[in-house]
Amino acid sequence: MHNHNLQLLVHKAKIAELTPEIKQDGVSLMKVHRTSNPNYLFIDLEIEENAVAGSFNIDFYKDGKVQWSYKYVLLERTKDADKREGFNNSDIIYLLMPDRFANGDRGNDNMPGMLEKADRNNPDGRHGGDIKGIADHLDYLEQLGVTAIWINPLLENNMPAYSYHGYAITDFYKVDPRFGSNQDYVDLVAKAKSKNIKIIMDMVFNHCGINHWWMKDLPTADWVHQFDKFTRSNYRGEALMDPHASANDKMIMSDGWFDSGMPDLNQKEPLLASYLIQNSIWWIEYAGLSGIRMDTYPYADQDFMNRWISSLYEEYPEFNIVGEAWLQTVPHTAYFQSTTFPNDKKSSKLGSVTDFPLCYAANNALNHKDSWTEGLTGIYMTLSEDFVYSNADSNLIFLDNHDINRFATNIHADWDKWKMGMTFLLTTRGIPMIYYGGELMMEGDKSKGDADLRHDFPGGWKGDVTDAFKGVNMTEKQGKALEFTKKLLKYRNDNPILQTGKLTHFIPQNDTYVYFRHDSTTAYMMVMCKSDKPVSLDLSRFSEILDSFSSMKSFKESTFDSKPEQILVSPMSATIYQFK
Ligand SMILES: [Ca+2]
Ligand SMILES: [Ca+2]
Repeated sequence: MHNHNLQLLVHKAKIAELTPEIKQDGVSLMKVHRTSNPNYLFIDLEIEENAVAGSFNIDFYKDGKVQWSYKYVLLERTKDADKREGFNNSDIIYLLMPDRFANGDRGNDNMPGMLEKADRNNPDGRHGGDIKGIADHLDYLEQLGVTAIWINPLLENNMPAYSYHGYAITDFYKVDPRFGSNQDYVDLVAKAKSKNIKIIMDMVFNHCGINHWWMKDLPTADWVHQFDKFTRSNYRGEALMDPHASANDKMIMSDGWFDSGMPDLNQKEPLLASYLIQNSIWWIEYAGLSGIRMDTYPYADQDFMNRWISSLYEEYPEFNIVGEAWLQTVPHTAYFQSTTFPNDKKSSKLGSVTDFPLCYAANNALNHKDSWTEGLTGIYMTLSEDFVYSNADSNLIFLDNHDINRFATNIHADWDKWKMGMTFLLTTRGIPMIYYGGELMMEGDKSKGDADLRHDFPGGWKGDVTDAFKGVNMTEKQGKALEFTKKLLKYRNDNPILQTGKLTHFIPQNDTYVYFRHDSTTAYMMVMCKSDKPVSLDLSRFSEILDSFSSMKSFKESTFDSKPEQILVSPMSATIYQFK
């Protein structure tokens, strides 16, 4: 590893009374930390270049005698692990909630020692989906055209109820047995890789579940933020960069608990900081990850987050991390990207943020009449603010996710609007993400509770009447939506300029928004038309781009014709034209 230092956390009754020793070539014990809790020792090791893989004993002494011994295993690195490539805008990401995607192993639905039992009739309960369910359906995802999967957290959530979402982690090193084993996860990553699908791990550093093992015996008093009475975060990420913000508001934002069952971790505590950084590096190395999605990014200590990212990039320079920055405006969102690596030449490779402002703009565009600021102009306005981002091309873009209304619901399941939204998502700048079921126009309304956003994927459970994996008993709309999504994803995957080409857009006119992705060899023109009548589009307005090209074809056509002077655009449509 680039960093030769390793810190071990040892938890055992009265362990602090003992003194550890190690006799192993290439491994040096540098320092031992004791805290106010005698049940912990933290041991700093230096692993030298010449250290050989294998096991060695850590002997714990008292009064000149070994009282306890622990066999530690040092593993060989995977070849070229440091050259691991992250995800980028050549990818199409599929977000899925493992408990709700497919139940591949009914034998793990209930597991000894795990408090919550499966109950598919409870919308907020565990439904039994698991890693095998994902592994069994990688073919479906490959054929759909996605190249990366972000899976909601798979780590142990041993909570009494409402833990299916995975965000109340009770062991940072262990996959929840109701999803499978650590080895199952490693095997899933390898199987996905064989299909050129990357796996992005969802991590949570802001908080843990209140049933985390260390909550019963905290390593240090300041391991989690504690208050005289329960203090909830104000969820106002804006307070962090607001020049007029109250210091108390900022503190409550960062240090308040996300929920009563989610204690707020204090990343300023150096021993916890090392624990979390090493945990990420361990998962990347052990499982072979291609990316991390960091939950509730603004809520953690930002100095720590910068250090965390630097540490990961030192080990994996080509890696990528997307931070969930759920904020309403562009500058608030961009703050978390542009400050990640100020003036750093590597900044273009990281600092991927979730683009909520564009998500809201795209949803609103299809429901609001065009005006000076609303409708399609809202998309135009939002993208015109891209100058605030250090690299908007690496923004994660989406129409919906597991926390907000499903897109199909927002547009009242209107087929034309749905096609327009999907076409926009797959052709504008950024890294597109589809939320599972989005390809079937699955609906979900947050006002009915989060469970409505997270329905079981049809076909994931034995006995499901509809099986979308196999195309059995689907509604006409589901079938059409799936076919359209496949075609659109294939088109993006086959045409790299749609992924990385320059975005140039034109001020919306006549309820019509025209934008291009282009380089010197090819241009793609996207026309989103919300007019209720056909619109005649004069191409001379776009001559700054189109003068270099002589022929054109639409998305549906297979051969090029000579470039026309005008195009007749259908009402309520989004069309892609290719020029060469
Ligand atoms: Ca299961
Ligand atoms: Ca926090």
